[in-house]
Amino acid sequence: MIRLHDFELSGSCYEIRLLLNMLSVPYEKVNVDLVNQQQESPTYLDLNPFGEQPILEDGSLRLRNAEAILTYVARKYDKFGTWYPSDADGAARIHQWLATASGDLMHLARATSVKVFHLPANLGHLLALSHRVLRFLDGHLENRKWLELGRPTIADVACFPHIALCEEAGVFDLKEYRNVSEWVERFKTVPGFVRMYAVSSVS
Ligand SMILES: N[C@@H](CCC(=O)N[C@@H](CS)C(=O)NCC(=O)O)C(=O)O
Repeated sequence: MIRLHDFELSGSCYEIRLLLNMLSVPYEKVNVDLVNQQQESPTYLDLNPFGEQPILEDGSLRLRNAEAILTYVARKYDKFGTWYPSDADGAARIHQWLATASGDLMHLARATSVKVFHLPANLGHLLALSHRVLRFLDGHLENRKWLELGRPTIADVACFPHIALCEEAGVFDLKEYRNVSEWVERFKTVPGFVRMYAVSSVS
């Protein structure tokens, strides 16, 4: 059975839990205590020398990086190929958003961490960078229901957590980004959607 090394409050780990649930793929969850730096223990550094979660194991295969894991899970377990198509155009469109999830959207994740865990960082700078991504996303979602291909794909799964969680943590009021806000609510209606333990309740 698939094993997911997971931290409940991590948006990157949440991406994987969402897709596994949406595809009804059974998995075993191993909790990694990021608050107490368990990811830096020799056991975890052996699994991922970058000291980050999520890590997914499927038989003898071990993968790090949420977006790499999403592509693997979709390609292997979505028998209809709707979440991650194999044509060059569709796959590349989706990869743009996977890169955004691992790149610019991490500003939102860092801003959320600063707010929830009081980590030392320049919140103002992170917020400015986050607003820039949200403005772009809001424009992209004008006249679109989903990020690409007119249906939910792993592009939406990858981007949703960081955006939804920053709102739950009170970092942003997404109402100023109407299209993003509607997309967040739409995503919550996808069959198999699971909530994450409310971020705001631990602050
Ligand atoms: N895009 C990377 C982000 C991974 C990442 O930053 N994970 C965080 C949790 S959201 C982590 O493990 N942080 C531990 C640390 O930085 O010490 C991925 O998907 O693997």
